[in-house]
Amino acid sequence: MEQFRALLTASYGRHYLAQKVADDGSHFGELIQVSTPAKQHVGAVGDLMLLESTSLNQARIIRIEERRNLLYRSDAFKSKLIASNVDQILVVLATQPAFSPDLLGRAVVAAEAHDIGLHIVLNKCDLTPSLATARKLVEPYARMGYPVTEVSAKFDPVSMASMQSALCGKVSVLVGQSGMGKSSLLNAWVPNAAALTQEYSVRLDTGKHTTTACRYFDLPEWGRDTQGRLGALIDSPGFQEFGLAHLSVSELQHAFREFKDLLGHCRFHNCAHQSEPDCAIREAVDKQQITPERLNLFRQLHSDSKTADTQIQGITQAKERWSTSPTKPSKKL
Ligand SMILES: Nc1nc2c(ncn2[C@@H]2O[C@H](COP(=O)(O)OP(=O)(O)OP(=O)(O)O)[C@@H](O)[C@H]2O)c(=O)[nH]1
Ligand SMILES: [Mg+2]
Ligand SMILES: [Zn+2]
Repeated sequence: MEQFRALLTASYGRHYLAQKVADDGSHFGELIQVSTPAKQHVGAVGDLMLLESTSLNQARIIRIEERRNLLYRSDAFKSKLIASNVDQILVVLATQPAFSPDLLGRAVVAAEAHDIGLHIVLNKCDLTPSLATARKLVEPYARMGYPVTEVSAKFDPVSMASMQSALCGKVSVLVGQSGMGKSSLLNAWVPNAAALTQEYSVRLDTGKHTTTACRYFDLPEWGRDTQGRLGALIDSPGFQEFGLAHLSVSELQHAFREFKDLLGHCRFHNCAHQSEPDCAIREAVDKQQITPERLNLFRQLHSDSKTADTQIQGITQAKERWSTSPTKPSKKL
């Protein structure tokens, strides 16, 4: 049977669609239904794979190529893959409905921990009465140096065009709560996205549940960078929780950008920044160099991570099942 390289372009549970990949890295042709018979290959949108044809437009996974990175959510018991091999996360927030600052914080930590770029997109800026509140929640992140762009996917094409240069040549994944406008942004930037979304859902047989699928869309020609690389957008379903139980305490500390210069300055080398004496992080909070919300988020993630440690056996096993070659060495026990 014919074997070929392919890009995983849509996933819905364990159902995947893929397209063939040409030598120049572009993907083309009919959507191929991909089966994962032995459950050993758990794929994510963005994965490059070696497939073997089983029948017309159907194939099975031989192997998944090593990933540059893998973005996923997890609690102590289960994990959900979002996307792999991405250059940046676009965290989509809206003026209305109000977004959760906790989820924003977690998305930022995920980006840092997985070494993925991050861009905060504040959407629905046409709804001016809620704008000031939203800006205030985003402001600490702007101060930490994360790029923030204000847009209106539906009513301000100029704002949408202003973000295009940040998307050129990059694979960006849209993440955020339901109703923030991820799919609206996608549709504004990628004119044929609606048609392709329809095709994906027919081929995935998702019925009405299209928003539970992750899907890959090439940008139009403006999305090509100077090296000729075409950028892409991955649309993901909205979520209400962003568990990061898989991150170790050390990974967590380094994922808080404003903690970095202070690490190693607490009296105890394993300081959890709770109530230990001479804690450099708490002192920075007192001096208003770090916001109390960020320290609270760290503490919450720290305690989730400890919860995860008791479940570590199951998690590492699951990790090994997912990827033929993990992007990161397994967490030290
Ligand atoms: N006023 C206003 N409404 C918008 C804007 N962008 C999106 N919306 C509306 O917000 C609602 C949610 O938009 P979606 O794009 O479906 O949101 P989503 O983030 O993809 O949601 P999920 O797929 O459920 O995760 C829709 O009713 C949109 O019409 C905007 O710029 N301004
Ligand atoms: Mg959507
Ligand atoms: Zn400390």
